[in-house]
Amino acid sequence: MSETSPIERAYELARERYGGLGVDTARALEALGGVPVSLHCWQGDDVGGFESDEGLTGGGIQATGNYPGRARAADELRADLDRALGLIPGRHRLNLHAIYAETGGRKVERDELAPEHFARWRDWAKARDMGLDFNPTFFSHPLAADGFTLAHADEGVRRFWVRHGAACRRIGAAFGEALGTPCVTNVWIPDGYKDTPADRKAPRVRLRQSLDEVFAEPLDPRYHRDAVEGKLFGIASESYVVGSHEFYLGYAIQSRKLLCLDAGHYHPTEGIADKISAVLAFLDEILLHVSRGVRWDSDHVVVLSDDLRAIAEELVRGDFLGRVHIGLDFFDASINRVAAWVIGTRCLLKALLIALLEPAGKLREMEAAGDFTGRLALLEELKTMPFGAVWDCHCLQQSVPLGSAWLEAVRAYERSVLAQRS
Ligand code: RNT
Ligand code: ZN
Repeated sequence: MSETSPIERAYELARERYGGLGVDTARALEALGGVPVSLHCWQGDDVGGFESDEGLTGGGIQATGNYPGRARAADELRADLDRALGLIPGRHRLNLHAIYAETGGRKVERDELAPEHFARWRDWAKARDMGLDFNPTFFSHPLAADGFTLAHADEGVRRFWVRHGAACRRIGAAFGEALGTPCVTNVWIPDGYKDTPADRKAPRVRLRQSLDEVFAEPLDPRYHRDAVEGKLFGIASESYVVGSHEFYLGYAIQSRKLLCLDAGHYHPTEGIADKISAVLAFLDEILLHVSRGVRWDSDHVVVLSDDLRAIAEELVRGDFLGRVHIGLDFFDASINRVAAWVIGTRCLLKALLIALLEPAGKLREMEAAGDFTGRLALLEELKTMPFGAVWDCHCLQQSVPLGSAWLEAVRAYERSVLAQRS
């Protein structure tokens, strides 16, 4: 008979402690194991894609840093994703952008992209029993160089981007059909002005028309869902963003689309946690881009912050996990990119676990009884409960390394694979 490990003993103690509060740790772990997170492919190559060697240009977003080992081709990116996924408990999804097409060296314009250009991604996902999500790419392109795409005043340019959006929905639907799980295709555009515009109205009227055109073709919701993502500002769109929060909230409600809430796209003290139950009072489903804003940047690696915990609490407390598609969105080129995925995803899962370990019934009872003293006291006591022991047990059960052992695996991968890339 094998002796129980320190991890198992710590878990047993934690199980008892949580049991004392009426919380079933095994149920929490089972629920956690069923939550898919959509990993964003673009953390692996600094949002470069494989269209050209220029990488990310414009769009109001920027990846800074020059840590060695960036994935230079799809096979490298897939290998890096495999490495990361092996260090993250649970079964997850991959979120692709259109610039990650594989066209066999042939130039294919964005409005001509088709499912065949993503066949290798589809097969890769299928072999891993993973779902795929998708995004048209409205940046890093000559026709986006002046900062406008779907809201462009030039009809030819606007139509080009409409065709791109429509093509991407068909690719998304093909993913959904092939993989047996709906693909969420998310529209985010950079359109906006650096300085105060004279006309805020006309670009929004054009954007609304363009979206209607992009979404004109009906697609089976069993295979495909549309999302729209707003933003407050970007680099060179500091004063005006056409696709603002209010614009897309209105659009999503009226056109029955998913609203994408990106945690880095609001005023610095404004979190998205409080928005979840508000928008879900009007929408069936939403998409999250879990990110971390730092001052003017919205794309730092996700850490176990109060903001992240508040998001996870809302998802669990509101029983929203079945209506919220969870994606990640950050890109840091100054640290090991595989580690960035692992840190961000593990933190998100830890936040969900902490939320799943709450004595929800007890808290609600206190609140209903007006016992706000008890509510505050219990919420604070919960912060030092031994959730780490439950998390470790989850990693053990899911056969992924615990604690800093995953970092050793990433370091070994860096030595043997990433360091060989120049
Ligand atoms: C940009 C948006 C958008 C992008 C990705 C690459 O501010 O957050 O989601 O990060 O499409
Ligand atoms: Zn985003």
